[in-house]
Amino acid sequence: MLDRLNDILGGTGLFTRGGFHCEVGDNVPILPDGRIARTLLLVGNAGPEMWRQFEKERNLDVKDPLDSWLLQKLEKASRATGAHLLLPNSGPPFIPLQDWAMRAEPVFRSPIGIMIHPEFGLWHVYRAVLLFAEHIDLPAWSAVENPCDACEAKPCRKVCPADAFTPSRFDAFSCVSHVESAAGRNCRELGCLARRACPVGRRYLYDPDQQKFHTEAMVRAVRLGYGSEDASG
Ligand code: B12
Ligand code: SF4
Ligand code: SF4
Repeated sequence: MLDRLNDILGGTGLFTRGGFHCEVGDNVPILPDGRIARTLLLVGNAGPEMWRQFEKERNLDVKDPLDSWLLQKLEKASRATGAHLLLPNSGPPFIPLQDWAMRAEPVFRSPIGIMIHPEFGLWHVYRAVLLFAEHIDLPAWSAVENPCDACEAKPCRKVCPADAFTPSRFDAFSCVSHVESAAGRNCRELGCLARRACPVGRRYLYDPDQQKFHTEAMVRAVRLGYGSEDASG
């Protein structure tokens, strides 16, 4: 099934990000037809590949261009595989996407809240959850070290000019106030300084216009209380 999904998503920059067999503590919702979901698969992207494909195909006339582009691709994949599609931003209440990611593949919560992947670093996002009533065989993955354990300097925690990372949460209003200010040009134009300070997965760094697009959408999400997939990048 993972190969089939990757074939369907071919050329989009989206790909499967692993999966797991659902257990009660995972809090996976019941399927619309009342059946229990037995398998959960994640789809996502890493680096600039998806962005570049989106740029070639984007429709300038819609309100949330990335959101609508993604929906086309993801609905096609879920229809073709008979899966029930959940989107990351549906909520509140939000689906526990980062908890599911830790069950699906080797990722860890970084000191700045975003999950770190041993290869992609902080430069990856989840775009869809696919739920199946069937038990689907999944490849085993072996345990890997959390890259943050070996990173003594932890530069991601030291460079935010707005002190937006508290020990337990992300202070979105501090972040956005800085990003919108004259002093926030670096974050506004080139993306989050804290994220860019991480040494892991640097070859997956986003393109500058990709960083800017997601940062602008994030500011809108915080200021207007309105989120879409455009804000997640
Ligand atoms: C709401 C939301 C936001 C809000 C955050 C509001 C806030 N104060 O936290 C806004 C719009 C500001 C935002 C911004 C961003 N987001 Co966001 N966001 C979400 C969303 C939809 C829900 C998160 C949530 O509140 N869950 C409910 C709570 C109860 O869950 P939680 O497990 O406690 O986790 C959240 C926080 O508590 C926090 N957190 C948990 N533990 C800790 C520990 C520390 C030390 C810190 C600092 C934070 C922290 O991190 C989570 C995200 O806010 C998720 C998707 C999802 N369904 O999970 C994406 C998601 C977390 N976001 C994502 C991304 C990429 C971003 C941005 C980097 C995008 C950008 N344009 O720059 C920024 C950076 C934020 C950051 N540094 O944490 C990705 C992360 C991917 C990954 N690799 O892990 C997700 C998973 C979406 C996705 N499609 O993949 N986001
Ligand atoms: S800078 Fe270091 S601690 Fe921070 S996310 Fe990257 S590897 Fe982890
Ligand atoms: S975008 Fe800038 S202000 Fe916001 S969290 Fe990142 S470094 Fe801090």
